[in-house]
Amino acid sequence: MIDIQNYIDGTLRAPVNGEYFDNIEPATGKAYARIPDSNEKDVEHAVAAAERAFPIWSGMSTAERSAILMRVSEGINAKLDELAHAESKDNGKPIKLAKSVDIPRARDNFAFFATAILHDENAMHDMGQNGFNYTLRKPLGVVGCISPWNLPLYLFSWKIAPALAAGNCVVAKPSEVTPMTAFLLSSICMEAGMPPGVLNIVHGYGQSAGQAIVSHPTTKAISFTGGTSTGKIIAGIAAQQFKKTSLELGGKNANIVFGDADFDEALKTSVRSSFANQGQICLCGSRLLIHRSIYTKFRDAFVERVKALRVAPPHLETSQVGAVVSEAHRNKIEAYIELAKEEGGTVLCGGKRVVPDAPFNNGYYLEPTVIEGLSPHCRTNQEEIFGPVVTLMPFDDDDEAVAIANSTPYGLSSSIWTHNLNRAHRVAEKLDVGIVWVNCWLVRDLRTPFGGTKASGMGREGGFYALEFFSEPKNVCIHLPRIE
Ligand code: TXE
Repeated sequence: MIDIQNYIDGTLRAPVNGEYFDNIEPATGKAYARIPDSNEKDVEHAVAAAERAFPIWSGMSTAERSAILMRVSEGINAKLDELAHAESKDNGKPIKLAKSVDIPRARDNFAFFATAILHDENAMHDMGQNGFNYTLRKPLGVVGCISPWNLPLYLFSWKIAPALAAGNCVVAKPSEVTPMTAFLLSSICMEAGMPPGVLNIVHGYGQSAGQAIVSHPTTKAISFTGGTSTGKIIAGIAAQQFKKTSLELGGKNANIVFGDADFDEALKTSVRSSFANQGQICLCGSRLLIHRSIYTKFRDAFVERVKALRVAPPHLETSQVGAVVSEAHRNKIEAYIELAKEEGGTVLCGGKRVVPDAPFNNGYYLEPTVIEGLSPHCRTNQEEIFGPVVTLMPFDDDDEAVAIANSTPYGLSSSIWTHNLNRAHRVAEKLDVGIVWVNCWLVRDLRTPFGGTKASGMGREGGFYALEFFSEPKNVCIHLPRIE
């Protein structure tokens, strides 16, 4: 058993209360590490260390900060294999995915923000003869970053990298379900020469360690990715203290395939957008809307491909669908499959557990599941399932597709598949979401705004949007008196 430690003031430490809880490997259902059960005392130490470090870190030149963050990026790259194995073990995702997406992306997040600050500009508003304004952008001070379990190091770094790059000191908490790669990052930061207290990582449960970060009067902003109900709690606490919040919450995204789409490409990508990471990505297209003219052909081809997906222990290079993240989460997904049946849905494939050979026979494996015949307004089509479950719905025209797509409380992303350029632009404009992909899915440019509308959250991450969130503009007005 590995004992995970908090990273506070540049050192690895046990939690103040000495308490730990088990870290379960989803592939086997067995505990393999212990997680600090930190509370407000650990958070207090972390905030105090961050406060002490702030003048040092914010006082560095951007070039100095950039160099340290680049070394963190290089450190992640040097340990790519080790981190990918750790991520796969902790989360249940196929090792191939961790190696090709999660860890490279964590590396790139640090490099992206480390270099972004070298190219940043501030605004100047000219008043002509009367003078001018210039706008300073100052770091906020100590900020909190709270991340989820589905893309652990990827989303952790997506928050802490811009926060640090902008000159803030950070108290961060990874998900208690997948803390391992954040723990490994602690040593990488030490080796990179990050001054003590600049980044502090406190492990533990959301209601204790997480909420202590949100409630602490010294944390000036909270960047959170997780469930919508947790987002509501965080927004409520933060609002009382006028804290900035960036909330990236759930999704129930529509993947819309029109009759004129490139059939093969739409098919191939739709399998991926439905089931990548066991369907546990907020951007997954969990509702597949198919034009009636191609519905039967597309459905049959889709189901055939889904049946061919290999559900297997994640350490195998051939695994395409690994284990879902926890027993509780598997139970939640299974309850939604039962609900779908009660609501009149037909399960076209999947819906059952997969039991690999020992020692993986107690892992949390589910078949990729395809369901049709449900109303767009039923609970299965309105609530986030966040697992390997996709529903299929036919539509007759563009307006109906948009109406179904927009009918949920969520508004994160959508994909449109069509060769008709006018339709693509028209539909993209009408979709009430933060991100639209045309003839693709999850193609990412780190400069673009990332986030959703409605119950999918508030604010945008990415590029200068994130750097703006983690800084405070201060306008300086210079009046030029007339020379007589
Ligand atoms: O998330 P939580 P859970 C959705 C998905 C999933 C559901 C619940 O539908 O089934 O949310 O997942 C911390 N104060 N998404 O329960 O609890 C927690 O410790 C401060 C979508 O795992 O929101 C963890 O670090 N922090 C999502 C983080 O919040 C608190 C990704 C997220 O956990 C806290 C994950 C509190 N009171 C789940 N309570 C996405 N948008 O990608 C919990 N936390």
